[in-house]
Amino acid sequence: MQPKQKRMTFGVIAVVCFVSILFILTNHPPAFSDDPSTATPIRIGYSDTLALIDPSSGKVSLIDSIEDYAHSAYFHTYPLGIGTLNYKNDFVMGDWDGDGQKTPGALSRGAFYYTNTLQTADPNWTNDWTQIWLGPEGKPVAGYFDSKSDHDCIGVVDQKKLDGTNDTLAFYYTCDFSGSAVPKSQALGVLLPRSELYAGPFQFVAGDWDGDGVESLAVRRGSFIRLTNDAPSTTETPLFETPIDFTAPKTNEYGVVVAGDWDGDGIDTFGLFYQLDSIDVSEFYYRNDFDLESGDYLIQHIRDFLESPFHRVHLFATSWRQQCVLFSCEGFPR
Ligand SMILES: [Ca+2]
Ligand SMILES: [Ca+2]
Ligand SMILES: [Ca+2]
Ligand SMILES: [Ca+2]
Repeated sequence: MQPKQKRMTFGVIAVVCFVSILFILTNHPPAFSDDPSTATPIRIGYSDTLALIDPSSGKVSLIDSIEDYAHSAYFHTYPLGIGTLNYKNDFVMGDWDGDGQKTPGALSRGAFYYTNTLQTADPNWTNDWTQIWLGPEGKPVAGYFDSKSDHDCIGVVDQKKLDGTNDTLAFYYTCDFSGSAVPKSQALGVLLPRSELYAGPFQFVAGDWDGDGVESLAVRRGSFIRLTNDAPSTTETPLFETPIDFTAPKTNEYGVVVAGDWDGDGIDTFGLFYQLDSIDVSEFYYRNDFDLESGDYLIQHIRDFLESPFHRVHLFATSWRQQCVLFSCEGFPR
């Protein structure tokens, strides 16, 4: 064979190989295998992930992965031991004692119940819940509001009718878990009001939207979110930014807004958890910035590992981050 022919033959083989590999790659089923050996490696502690709570069974499912169809090995499901509470609780995860690990908390009729432990390997393990008084009934919002504190704070949004159309909002919060502190209050004013055609239930979350290390509130209503970078304080009303139209990925379901640092860059962004009622798969849509022009939502499909049918119960969704307390983080980059 002449050198020129050799080069041509080699070229044709290379092109055929490239096209074949491309064909295999693009037609290969996604790696949703239930076999842990082929599951995408998870960087535990690297990013925030979802925690789902099933109030009917009193179980929490801590998910240690943001990957799509994460393997069941990354779900840690256990009973919270909330015998004295009822199904009307709202749940959050927060670091109440400053050890770096977020653990569950629940608001029930103005009282906040929290625990500083996750389930341990000890067969005699029991959960320990402490109760503090917060005041209003509503949705709990946990966040790192005080840069001088070594732990998260807990608050609740109080919603009162201002007139026939609009509501006025106030935030009651405390960073003191001793049980003797009187919760502080901050007026939030009128946000995303019905008179300006915003509709749907208010959903509050806290996050560090600007990466200054302190978390502050955001409110979602319908397809809009308004956030503030002013941490809760008793001295001034927080300045909320212009509403962001986040174009809700689903219009037939309202979903639950969740805040977290999904890519580990130190900035919290939003996600929307949708609990599907026909099949046992829920969907978590999330973004790593606030710019809708930057691309589509990322999606994590979540199979039912809570040991109760998803379509029968309303799950609570919140974010947390594994800090290698529960599982060994050996081999996982931090
Ligand atoms: Ca903790
Ligand atoms: Ca955060
Ligand atoms: Ca901040
Ligand atoms: Ca982030």
